[in-house]
Amino acid sequence: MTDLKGRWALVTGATSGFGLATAHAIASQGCHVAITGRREDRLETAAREIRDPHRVEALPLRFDVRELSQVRAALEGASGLLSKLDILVNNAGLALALEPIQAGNPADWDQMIDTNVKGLLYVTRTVLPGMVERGRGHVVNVGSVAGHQTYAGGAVYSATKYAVRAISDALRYDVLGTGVRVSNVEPGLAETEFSEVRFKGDRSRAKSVYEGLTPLRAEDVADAVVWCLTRPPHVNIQSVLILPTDQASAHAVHRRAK
Ligand code: NDP
Ligand code: 8X3
Repeated sequence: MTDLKGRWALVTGATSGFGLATAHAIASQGCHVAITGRREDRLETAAREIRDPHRVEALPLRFDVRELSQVRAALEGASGLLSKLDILVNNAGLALALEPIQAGNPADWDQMIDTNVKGLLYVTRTVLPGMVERGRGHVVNVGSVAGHQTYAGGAVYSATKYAVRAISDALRYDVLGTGVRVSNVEPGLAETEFSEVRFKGDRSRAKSVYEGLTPLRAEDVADAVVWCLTRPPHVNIQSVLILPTDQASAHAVHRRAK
């Protein structure tokens, strides 16, 4: 087992959903956490709610992963953080809209690509040299079943998660021999703020995505991340594809009649 007690983790996108649940799950193992997102009020609340029950340090860092200068300033400006991070969970991400390419909005495409692909790269580029230098570390990327299968209206989102899979696979070559591990946790349907963001605040449309089925909970994904992190140092879990029992693939879900 890898003991997380007393170590430091950085979890991006920890103001809701998987990131918030993962920050709590990691902290419950005695690991200190730096948590990130754009919504400052949520970050402050999350940090307080992590510190008190888990008795660890929780450092809120507000930045937009799409802005390299913000990523660098926040991480380099957090005194000593880069020299002690053992864990990076690249979770910040989103889908926007569900439209065919011929009707799609290029601004949505830009935001998905900039966040899910370039943002992940910017954070990794900033954190990874310290891990390589220290000869230990673990990068957990949050991919998706959409990184294995495409679906109508999901071309660009899927492309970003195929990219996350490619980056995770290639990164393992880059760090081979350094002791750094790279995992890709790839969930299916999970009820977080994901669909509300995708449908731009349309709550009833968001709710309908999960109607009649039992989706994953954020805690299920957090469990998978912690499982990867706590394997012995010689074990690198490359990928965990985790779907609800009511889902067989990106296209096949079982919905019960009301
Ligand atoms: P949520 O919408 O609940 O959480 C997304 C998180 O990402 C928020 O904390 C948000 O913080 C952060 N984020 C988004 N854009 C940025 C940005 N530009 N800069 C910094 N932070 C950002 O969704 P989930 O928890 O479901 O999603 C987390 C990850 O899981 C994503 O990568 C998503 O693609 C992936 N995923 C989700 C699935 C699902 O069905 N829910 C299934 C498979 C994968 P803030 O708004 O405060 O910046
Ligand atoms: C999120 C899961 O199926 O909505 O990555 O693309 S899905």
